[in-house]
Amino acid sequence: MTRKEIWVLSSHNHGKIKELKDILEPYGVGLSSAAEMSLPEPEETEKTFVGNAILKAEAARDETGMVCLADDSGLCVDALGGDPGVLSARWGGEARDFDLAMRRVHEALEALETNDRTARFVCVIALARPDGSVRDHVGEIVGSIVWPPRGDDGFGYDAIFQPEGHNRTFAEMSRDEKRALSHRGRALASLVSEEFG
Ligand code: ITT
Repeated sequence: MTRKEIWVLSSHNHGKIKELKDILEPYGVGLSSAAEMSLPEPEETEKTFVGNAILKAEAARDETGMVCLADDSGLCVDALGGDPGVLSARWGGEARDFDLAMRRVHEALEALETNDRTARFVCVIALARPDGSVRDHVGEIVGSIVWPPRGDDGFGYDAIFQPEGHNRTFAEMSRDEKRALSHRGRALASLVSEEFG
């Protein structure tokens, strides 16, 4: 019989919540998000993805006493020295406007007059347990920035990111296609193999 567990997902980002729920459901793990539980959103004060992922997982664990998962992720553009990086959410401003954030990436590249469009998505997933243990898992996918944005699916910067070896952006792919390639899918594959063998 499939085991049933409920973990808390320390996230208020609906795009991430949907992707993570989809991937963990077949393993008998149900996710209840911080957004659904009205948990406070911790301030992301660390300078690295791993630091912020652990900070968010531990904050939710301290609030709930439950097994908690957090995802810190972002888009790192080589010609921009890795920006927007850990500040990826903030490039959308207070309103989290990703049409604006994508345009800012495009305009920053245009201002450099470079043809280098290489970029990567990075995701760190941290799992914090009530016994105080914490594990983290990293996933990355390399690709390039395209302009104008293409596709209506996905979230965040998906419409300007085309994974290497493909001619469609993440926003033009089905959920299953994106999951098989993505930084989040890869970080979760590592977590699943450690937690569920
Ligand atoms: P939580 O901290 O509440 O989980 P957040 O949106 O603030 O939500 P992050 O600090 O990790 O999350 O910011 C990551 C940003 O990077 C996110 O807002 C997206 O804009 C972008 N991003 C991450 N993964 C992405 C993906 O798969 N596709 C497109 N954009 C992505």
